[in-house]
Amino acid sequence: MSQKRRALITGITGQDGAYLARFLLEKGYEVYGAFRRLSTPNLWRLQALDIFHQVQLIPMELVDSASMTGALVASRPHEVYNLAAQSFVGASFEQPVGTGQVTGLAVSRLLECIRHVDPGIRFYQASTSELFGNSTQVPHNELTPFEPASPYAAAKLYGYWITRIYREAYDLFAVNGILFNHESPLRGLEFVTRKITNALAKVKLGLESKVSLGNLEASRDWGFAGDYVESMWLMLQQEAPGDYVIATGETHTVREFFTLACEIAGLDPAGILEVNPKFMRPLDVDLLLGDSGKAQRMLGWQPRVTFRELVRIMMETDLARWHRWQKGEQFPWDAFNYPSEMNILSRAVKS
Ligand code: NAP
Ligand code: G4F
Repeated sequence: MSQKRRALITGITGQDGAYLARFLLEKGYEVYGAFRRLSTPNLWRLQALDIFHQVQLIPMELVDSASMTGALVASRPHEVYNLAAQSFVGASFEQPVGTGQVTGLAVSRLLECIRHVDPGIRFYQASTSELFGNSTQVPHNELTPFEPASPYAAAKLYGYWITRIYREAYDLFAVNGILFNHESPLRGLEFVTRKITNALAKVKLGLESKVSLGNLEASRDWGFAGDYVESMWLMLQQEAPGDYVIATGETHTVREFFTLACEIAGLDPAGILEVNPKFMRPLDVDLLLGDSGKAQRMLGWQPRVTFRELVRIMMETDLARWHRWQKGEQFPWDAFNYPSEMNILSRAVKS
């Protein structure tokens, strides 16, 4: 009788955790999701994808090694996907030490636990295009030198290297997925794409009149999260561990995203947009553009959803959500009780 493969996903409550869980369930995996205890549970993404009852949840906190060992012992995974992190670059300027703890050091905590509990576990580390920072060598590939430009990126650089070090020192099957920005209707509300589609939906329905943004000229290689989680799984199915860039190979500015979202929503961008220095980072990454040639050749991975399609999916979903909310419907969703960012004081702005 063949045994089901077991996967442990840290960060199950986040965007990628939810899409990866669905992907692995469809592949026949037993999926365990590590989540942190909050005063109010945050499981809406699993509910929105209708997989909440198929995932077995295990409490785990990234600063607590004992909870990591506990999660590994409880789930006995063949594969661990380490997606949990303080993942918002902006917040990392306000919480540089905490970000170092949970986004950086926690990776070595988890690798140490894996080494002692079961060194046969295959390990995926959620590395990022932010590692390239303001490197002028574009497009970025696996050989491009790193030039991190935020506390978040510095913490991720630690996670990247400790993953490689454990691979070489202890022969662990440990890989880095260097993923460029990937978005979806499940994206957190503070990231610029979802911030735009959520705010424009409110403008369209007469609930707000303006959208306040920061650096409009920043350019990102934006793909669809549902496409990107497949690459995580593919990396762990190879004969040998390696590191892979995952990207679309196209880059667009924040302004272009905003303009296209307006077009899809049927709004005139003139008069809606305002630039607020509150949303300018002390240091920003101007341009990210990835070359995923290695992943295409070795994993057979390809992005499917185009930029236009991505903006359309996100814009239409947020419009539909606010419309349903106005009709009094209840459904798993985040935006209805999220405070306006204008009411959140920020210390970490450009001086
Ligand atoms: P996300 O939506 O922000 O999810 C982050 C997850 O980490 C959430 O489940 C969060 O739990 C959990 N977490 C945060 N602090 C924790 C702690 N102290 N203990 C336990 N869990 C904790 O991020 P995402 O977009 O899915 O990204 C997944 C991973 O890929 C992250 O590591 C991110 O840095 C990396 N990455 C993302 C992108 C991208 O474009 N999305 C690109 C490259 C790399 P709560 O729900 O309780 O907050
Ligand atoms: O959407 P963002 O906050 O994403 P960012 O900083 O690129 O980071 C995301 O992608 C990384 C991969 O490259 C991940 F590792 C990371 O975890 C995260 O998922 O900002 C994108 C750009 C930035 O240049 C920012 O300055 O948009 C610019 N921007 C302009 N106005 C804004 C705003 N960003 C946010 N969040 N809010 C604004 O009002």
